[in-house]
Amino acid sequence: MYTQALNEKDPNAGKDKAEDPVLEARFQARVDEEMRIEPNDWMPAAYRRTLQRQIAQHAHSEVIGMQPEGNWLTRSPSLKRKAILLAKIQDEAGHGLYLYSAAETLGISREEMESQLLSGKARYSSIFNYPTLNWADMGAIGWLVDGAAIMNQIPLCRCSYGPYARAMVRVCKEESFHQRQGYDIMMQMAKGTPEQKAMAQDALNRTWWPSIMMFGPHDSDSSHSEQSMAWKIKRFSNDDLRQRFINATVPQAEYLGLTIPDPDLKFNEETGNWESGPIDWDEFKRVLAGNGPCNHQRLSTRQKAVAEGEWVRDAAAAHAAKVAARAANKEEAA
Ligand code: BYC
Repeated sequence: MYTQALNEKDPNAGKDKAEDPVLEARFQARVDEEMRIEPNDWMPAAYRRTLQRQIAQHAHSEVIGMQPEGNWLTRSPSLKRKAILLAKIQDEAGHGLYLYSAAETLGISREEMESQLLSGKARYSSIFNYPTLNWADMGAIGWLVDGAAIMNQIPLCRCSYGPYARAMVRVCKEESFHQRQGYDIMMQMAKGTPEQKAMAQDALNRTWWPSIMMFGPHDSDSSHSEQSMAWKIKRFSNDDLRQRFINATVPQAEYLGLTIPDPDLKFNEETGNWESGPIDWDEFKRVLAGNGPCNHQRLSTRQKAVAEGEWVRDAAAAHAAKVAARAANKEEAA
């Protein structure tokens, strides 16, 4: 069904460089009617660029996001925990691959996206520039980071761009398992020895604010939100999603017997919202500018992995060329 949609080429596809008000109005009407935009449909150049940027950033986040957890693979407290963590990290790699593929349908190559990441020009989620200092960080990441990701990504399953929306369905199912495994680690630690509970609290203290920042700047400072919402790429604003996340998470922290590191957090009876204290946007900006605690380490680890894997890619390409040449010879001989 999906491939058929790809095959029906819009006669106006490819004309998106010179904006055309008639095509643009037709495009917006389709979006307003909740019809999906497919790769061969006409789309405004800015819509294409926004999606290329967002999907690539998302893919990079999944790929770099493997590192903070990979840090604990060799030190997991049991074989069972190690197997679960390994499976989760492999899922993140898979998410990166679906997302790079979705972005490729917009006319940007995987090589180009990878080189943007490796050169330090591309963004990935700010959360992945922080260290993972104790085992409970694996719990806090699953609970909070994957929890925030689900809140942000469930609406993306209804994104107007078909390939992104469809990729999100499976990603969200897997994120849901990740969130549960994280909360399960937190439950064990928080209900464990006083030392384990202290580790859980420490992990929460360090992960809380960076996960709140994952939703992006306040709506008043968000450069892309308004247009992305009109195009139904985003369904909710950054602040809306952040508030939903805080409302869902506060009772979970209470159940664990842990304290959210925000002395100003208070419940507003009128709105039914847990209102957070001020967010340190200077810290967010520092991380985005490349000066977070682990930016350099995360990028250089990725650069090293790509360089060290070059011989594998070369060998695979040489093998594929040999197989193709053999098949061509056979055909000629027949
Ligand atoms: N980090 O206009 P705004 C995962 C940038 S991975 C860094 O609001 P937009 C997982 C933004 O790019 C999940 N940069 O932007 C993996 C823009 O800069 P540029 C990652 C951020 O795009 C492994 C500027 O700030 N999720 O789940 O409308 C293990 C202005 O912002 C951030 C996604 O990528 C940030 N947090 O909205 C565990 C979801 N926030 O490009 C878990 C898809 C903002 O103009 N992405 N910026 O230079 C989105 O939904 C949106 O891109 C955002 C931002 C809500 C993040």
